[in-house]
Amino acid sequence: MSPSDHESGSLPPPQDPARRRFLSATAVAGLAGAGLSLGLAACKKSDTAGAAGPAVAASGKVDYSKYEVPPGQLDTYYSFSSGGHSGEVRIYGMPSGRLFKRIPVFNMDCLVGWGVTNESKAILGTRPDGSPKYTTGDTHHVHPSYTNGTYDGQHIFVNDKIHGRLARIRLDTMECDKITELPNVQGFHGVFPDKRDPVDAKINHTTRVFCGMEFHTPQPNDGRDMDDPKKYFCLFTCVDAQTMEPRWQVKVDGNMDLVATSYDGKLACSNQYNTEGGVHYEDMMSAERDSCVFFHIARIEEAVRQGKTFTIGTSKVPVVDGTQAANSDPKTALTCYVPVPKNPHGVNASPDGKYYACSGKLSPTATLIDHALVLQWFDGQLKTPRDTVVAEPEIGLGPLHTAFDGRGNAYTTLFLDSQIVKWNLEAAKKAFQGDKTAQAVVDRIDVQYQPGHGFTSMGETREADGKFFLSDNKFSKDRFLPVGPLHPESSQLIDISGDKMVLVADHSVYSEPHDSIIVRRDIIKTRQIYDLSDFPNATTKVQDCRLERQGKKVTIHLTSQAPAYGLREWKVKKGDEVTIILTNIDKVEDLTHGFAIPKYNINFIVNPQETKSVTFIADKPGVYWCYCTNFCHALHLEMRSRMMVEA
Ligand code: K7E
Ligand code: CUA
Ligand code: CA
Repeated sequence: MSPSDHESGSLPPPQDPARRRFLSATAVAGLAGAGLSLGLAACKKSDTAGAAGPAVAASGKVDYSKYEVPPGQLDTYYSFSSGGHSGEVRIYGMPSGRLFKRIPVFNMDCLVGWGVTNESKAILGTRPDGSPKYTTGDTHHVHPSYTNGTYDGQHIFVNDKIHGRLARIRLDTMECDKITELPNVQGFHGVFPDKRDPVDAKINHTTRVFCGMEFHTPQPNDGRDMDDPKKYFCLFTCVDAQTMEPRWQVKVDGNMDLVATSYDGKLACSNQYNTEGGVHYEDMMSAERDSCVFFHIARIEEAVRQGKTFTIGTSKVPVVDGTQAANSDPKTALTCYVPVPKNPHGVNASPDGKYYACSGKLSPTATLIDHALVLQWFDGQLKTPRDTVVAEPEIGLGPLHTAFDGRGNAYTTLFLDSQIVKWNLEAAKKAFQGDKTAQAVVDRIDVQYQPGHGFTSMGETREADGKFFLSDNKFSKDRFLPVGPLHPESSQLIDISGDKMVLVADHSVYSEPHDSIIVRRDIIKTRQIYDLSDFPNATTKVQDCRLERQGKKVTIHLTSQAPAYGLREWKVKKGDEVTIILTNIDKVEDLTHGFAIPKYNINFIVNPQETKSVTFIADKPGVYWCYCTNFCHALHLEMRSRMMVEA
């Protein structure tokens, strides 16, 4: 796709509909070269110039100003977005597309001091020498905690694909407070919190987080069985949302990709593109069908309670057997493997709680699975797992992810076609039952280009409002000023409130967002400043600033208050282990100070009423000006203290 576009050197102008055909033709040619045959059946019509969209005049012109946020006014939504291989999470305003904040999670960040301060290292985990265990991350999916089927503003959970870690972010401070490394997991991809308890009707909020595993490995992965891929397997992990400790794991056949959960708490599911258990891509797409595997949460927890478990390697987390061979009787099965067309990508639950949409990726279809029918299968009322499928419309090439508007329509990203396709669930069901007059696809719109995830405002909650769709695209090519070989990605805002989708804004985003969620702003309640009493090691008054020495260990208790630190200078000896505990005693909202020590690799900020600490060996004699990095006062440049290290 893109490489050949660039080689051709003569792209048609952006709005030329011929370009879309060009893109999909080359993309398909590229895939065919990889030994793949695609059913090129899907729809090619591209009449996107809307007439019924709310901001479209009779002339067909879109009134873009309706989607701008004028100076001094606030956005109506937050968008929380994963940062991909940047390892972070980002917060944008919608519809403006303004970037508000980058939350370091699995990455180092020298503004905040993430990976620098003792507190962040304690969350990240450290090596014996005190350095962070990992300094890379790969965040794909962000999902907040739920109460009553909608966001409760408590936490966001995000995966780290590369090192198999789950992180939690507090939504009052928008900072990461816990990271858990999943045992025996490689390629942790899909993540989704549960929406309520499967058994206790009184528990209507998130208590578990479910984690899929994409890369099957020998278990434990300690050098055994490397040449025998038949022995490799994957684990589906349940993490306690409160303690962030893994509760249990399920051994599954095949790999797992994305994860979705039901609104009644009873089921979680994951689409699987490599049920073949292949180790090369040709093997991974050899079967005509893969699966969407469903997990019966209450039965799994009962099996764990009864001790029908085993453990792997040094991990103490109980594992139950969820393979097909061990679960042939539906009435006792822990898992149900629903066959779907080959190599699906993405599974999403509809806001009415009734369906899961599984995108075809290598098949031009989406598969709609009925939640109630899956439960009936587990009750032994259906012949085969495939009987849970209620629709499978042809929607276009390269379907990846689906979002919903709460009015019975689904919006699926088409990676190869560079389109968003809108399809109606009831019409798709009728067509599946043989009604020749039923048309599942109701609209499609070009996006620029190759969309990955798409998501709707509040679309993963019962409060889906059907107003906006954001398309996070993998290629932006000519949509922005060129900035060298690495292009920004594009995030395109589409108004979905009318019958026709209307593209209303192009936002640029730094590589590489995967998934995002759009949250109504009234749900988010943040703190204005920190609370000194949350930090037992805080220095609350300038007079309490001091140097304490115990042998070679030196602790500096320090405050910051514009425009000075509580100590103007201090002396330590070469070889001392120095800990600086810095409390920002300024109370003014937004009055953040920084603290940097040249040549000692120390750089972090303290927000109002916050305390942070750093520890280092004073191994370089001399004078080091510790200075404020965060512009705070007219005397910001003068805000510095002298650290003298005696030889
Ligand atoms: Cu499609 Cu990791 Cu959600 Cu990327 S995955 S796009
Ligand atoms: Cu304190 Cu700048
Ligand atoms: Ca496959």
